Amino acid sequence: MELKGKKVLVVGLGKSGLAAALFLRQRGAQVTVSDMRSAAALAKEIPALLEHGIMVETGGHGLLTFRRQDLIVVSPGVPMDTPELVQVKAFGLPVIGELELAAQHLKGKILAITGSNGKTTTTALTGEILAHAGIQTQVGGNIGVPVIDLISKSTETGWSVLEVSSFQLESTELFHPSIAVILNITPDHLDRHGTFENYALTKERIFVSQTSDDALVLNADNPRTAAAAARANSRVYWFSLQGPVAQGTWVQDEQVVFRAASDAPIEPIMSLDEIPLKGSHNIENVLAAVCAARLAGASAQGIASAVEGFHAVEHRLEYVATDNGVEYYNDSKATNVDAAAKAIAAFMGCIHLILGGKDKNSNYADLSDLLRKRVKAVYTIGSAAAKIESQIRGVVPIVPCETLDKAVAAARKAAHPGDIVLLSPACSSFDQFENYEHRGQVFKELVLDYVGAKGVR
Ligand code: UMA
Repeated sequence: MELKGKKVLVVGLGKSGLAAALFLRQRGAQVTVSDMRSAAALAKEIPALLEHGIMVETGGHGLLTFRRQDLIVVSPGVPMDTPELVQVKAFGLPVIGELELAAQHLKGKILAITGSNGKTTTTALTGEILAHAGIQTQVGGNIGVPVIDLISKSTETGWSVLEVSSFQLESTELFHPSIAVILNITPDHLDRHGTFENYALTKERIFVSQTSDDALVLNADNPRTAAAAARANSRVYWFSLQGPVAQGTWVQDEQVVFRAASDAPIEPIMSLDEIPLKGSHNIENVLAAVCAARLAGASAQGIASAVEGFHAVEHRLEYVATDNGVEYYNDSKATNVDAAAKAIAAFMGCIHLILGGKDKNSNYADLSDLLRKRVKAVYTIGSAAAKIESQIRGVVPIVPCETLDKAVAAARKAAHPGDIVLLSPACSSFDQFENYEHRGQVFKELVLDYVGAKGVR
């Protein structure tokens, strides 16, 4: 798409908006940025934008600003049903997401990974496997690096491994990964997508532009993900913890194995005990990464050594410390019920679980069985606390704590040697923290302060 001289509006001035605005300006577009936040809140970003000749609208979105453009580029956090966007779309103005804009200018091939949970770990792992195999690789997307920032270093022979969220997929049109992965689809972000089916169909947008030259890797064990195969034009590969698949990866005799086609030989990749990540959900992530990386050209041997050297990504079931025989784990990235369920299931029992934050229209009663079996007590925090308490009342003891510092103190006081203190909140963080990273960081500091105060690590 020719950008020179075009009037382009970027909506949202977070990481993605900033990267998009600077890229568009560099390509000669007349750029305006519009953000809901006040000028005071954006004081850090505004001077650099003005210096580049980018106009800035703060404190809300003005319909007139939107109508004056040739193209509108939307940040992932801005819903497509924002009234100003709905209106200009009705006038026929093109509205695309940051991911779509970036993908149109990215050189080389794209390997895109989505799913309700496990995206970041699988993306980081797949990126490491490809790099280990000597393939020129860049990693970005929802993992924290705007895809636009990958454009300048992309090459015709390299791969961009992208974590893509439903927020990003909602505004794609031609986005076309050579390899697409859907890890799982379980309820999340219902506050934005309305219904589970809308959310699931948004996830499916990852493969709508694929052809029979492309590959789609799906979780055979997750019913809604497996159902997506019926709508795919690409070659479908599967991964499964439960048994053999026609083509893809599965676990056989405690080994991860891969088969390129139903009549191809089974290739052993590595044994399960060589995988350094905790929890069966992480074995699924490894199966998906192995399948995608093998399809992108990594060798079986290279894959095994890359996986062996891989460590948990920060805030995903991350081990923090052991104090008094009690292990502390930071799973702040568990921003939905299914992710928290996976974290609880990764431990045999004796868990003191910190739950809560900002509700996303979730059903916490879904955790009841696991709580009964593995959790000694739940410590609630944040604005979702009352809802959580009402939905799991009578299942396990509940300790209302309001804030994370009180929850860590209460869990620490109650825990005995051999117990686990787990922050896996099942909610987003925005009521009390800047984001889930901030929440996880605060948790780790609270834990390490206690440990440090005693001089024990
Ligand atoms: N804003 C508006 N109008 C609106 C809504 C928001 O102006 O109607 C403004 C806000 O005031 C703010 C800006 O938009 O200034 C924020 O934009 P953004 O929410 O798109 O955030 P970015 O900093 O650009 O980060 C985004 C992703 N954020 C979201 O999807 C919410 C990051 O994913 C991603 O890492 C980053 O782009 C780089 O690609 C985070 C996330 O929470 C980790 N993702 C969700 C998840 O994983 O569950 C989907």
